[in-house]
Amino acid sequence: MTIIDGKKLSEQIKTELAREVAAIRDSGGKVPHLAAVLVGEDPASQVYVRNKVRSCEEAGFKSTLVRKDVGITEVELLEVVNHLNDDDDIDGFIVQLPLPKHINEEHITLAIDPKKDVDGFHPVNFGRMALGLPTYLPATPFGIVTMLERYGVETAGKHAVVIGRSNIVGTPMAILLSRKGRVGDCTVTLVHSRTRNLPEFVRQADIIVAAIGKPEFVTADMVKEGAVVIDVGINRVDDPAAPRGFRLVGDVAYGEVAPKCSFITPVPGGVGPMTVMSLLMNTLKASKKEIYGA
Ligand code: L34
Repeated sequence: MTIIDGKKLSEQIKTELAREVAAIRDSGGKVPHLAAVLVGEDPASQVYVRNKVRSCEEAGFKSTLVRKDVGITEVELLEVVNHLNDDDDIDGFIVQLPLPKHINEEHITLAIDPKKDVDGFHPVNFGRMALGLPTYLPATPFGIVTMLERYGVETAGKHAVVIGRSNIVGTPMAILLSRKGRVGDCTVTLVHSRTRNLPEFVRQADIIVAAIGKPEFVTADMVKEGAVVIDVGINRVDDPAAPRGFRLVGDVAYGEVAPKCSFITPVPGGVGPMTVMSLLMNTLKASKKEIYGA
């Protein structure tokens, strides 16, 4: 059993990015600049955005954090987005999700200039992903693909079962794994809350991607011997003995599942840090105008 160390791999990629950015800067080029918009005080979102800003600093990127009160209106947030679209120094930006209930996330996503949409959430970028055209891959699926690639996990012809159909993880992950390519060529089953006999499908998987947001949902009886298990869940479970009053638990019952796996990602230190690093990789692509040209 091999633990896929997302923390270590993300540090390695950060070093590679830092080297490239230093070379760009030294030859008089533009240092990549990422902006992140954070609305409200959601504790998990604050941690994630802080990790993004810190990683930018460590890789030598410029970063701008735009913080807005939870009471901001949709119109005001759209103005923030337009401002970032028009700011020539900013190569790419994200609006951290989830947004407060009174703001329609789709309206915000649609307002982001696809050239600056380093989250890859805009329908133009999502469509390009689905067609296999150059694009900004959504950060979490991009991070997962990178882990499978760098750990030499063979995917061609394998049966992948993706659990969860969210726009930002499950749906794009199922598409990417089904496409032609080094990390692809899988037969994919996408299971979700309305699937009948879900465990029966999961038991057939060579590769499991768990992205449902339910602590320890995937148990050992659902996992075939030798399976590759990618755990996307980051659930906070109350734990009075823990320093922060909670501990992080994945969507996979790690303790009982790990011994059956060929590869498994831990939580924390698995997919999460790779999500952050993928965003930086997309931002570098944006600053080099790799996807959309000048
Ligand atoms: N717009 N919203 C937008 N883009 C994204 O790509 C995200 N996502 C998801 C939530 N909303 C978003 C993230 O940034 C999830 N996500 C994310 C980012 C970082 C981490 C986890 C999820 C992360 O750094 N995880 C660490 C530690 C977590 C902790 O201490 O709480 C880990 O080791 O898993």
